[in-house]
Amino acid sequence: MAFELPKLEYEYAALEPHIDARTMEIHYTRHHQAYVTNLNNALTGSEWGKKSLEEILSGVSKLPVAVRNNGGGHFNHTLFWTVMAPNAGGPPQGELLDALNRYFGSFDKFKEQFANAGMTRFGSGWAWLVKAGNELKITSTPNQDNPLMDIADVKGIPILGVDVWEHAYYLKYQNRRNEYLTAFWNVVNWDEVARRLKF
Ligand code: MN3
Repeated sequence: MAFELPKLEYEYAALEPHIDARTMEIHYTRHHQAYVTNLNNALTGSEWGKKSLEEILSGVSKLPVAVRNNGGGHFNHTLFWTVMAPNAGGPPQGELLDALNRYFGSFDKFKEQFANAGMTRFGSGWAWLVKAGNELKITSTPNQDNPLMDIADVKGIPILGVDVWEHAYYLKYQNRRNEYLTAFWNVVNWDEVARRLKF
């Protein structure tokens, strides 16, 4: 069973004005599709092709770099589309808010540290909120790496991620990654992050 591009649950324009429709369309139909296609090509004829994406990522050090890049790309974007939604944003509630307060001091301090992880990632990559055992941690990864990979510095289950590749923001924000990261809070789907926290 080959990997497939997951359905996007909202229109390309649904995250406007924070994420523009053209960026969403290119990001989803071209960038994400390319990761899926190239992942399937890289796994052709391999026993690993029968495994789940999570299993593949946890053994990625044993696999060709094309699997690391494109398997990571497929996982990361699949998560990214779901942790954003129209009419979202605002502060989280309940257990998730309690957990952010506990590990980072306050919701504002969490936002500051998460944005800082995105800002200080040199070149292309991702910033993450991860569940590591019973703890929450903030980390960032280069390229399409993620915390599920056996080669990650900080390992855990990603529950929120933001793409800081220029293709994620350049059409609207050009070099102003900080403005994109500030706008991101207006589209975060906290219900989905809370759902992932429970896994
Ligand atoms: Mn991307």
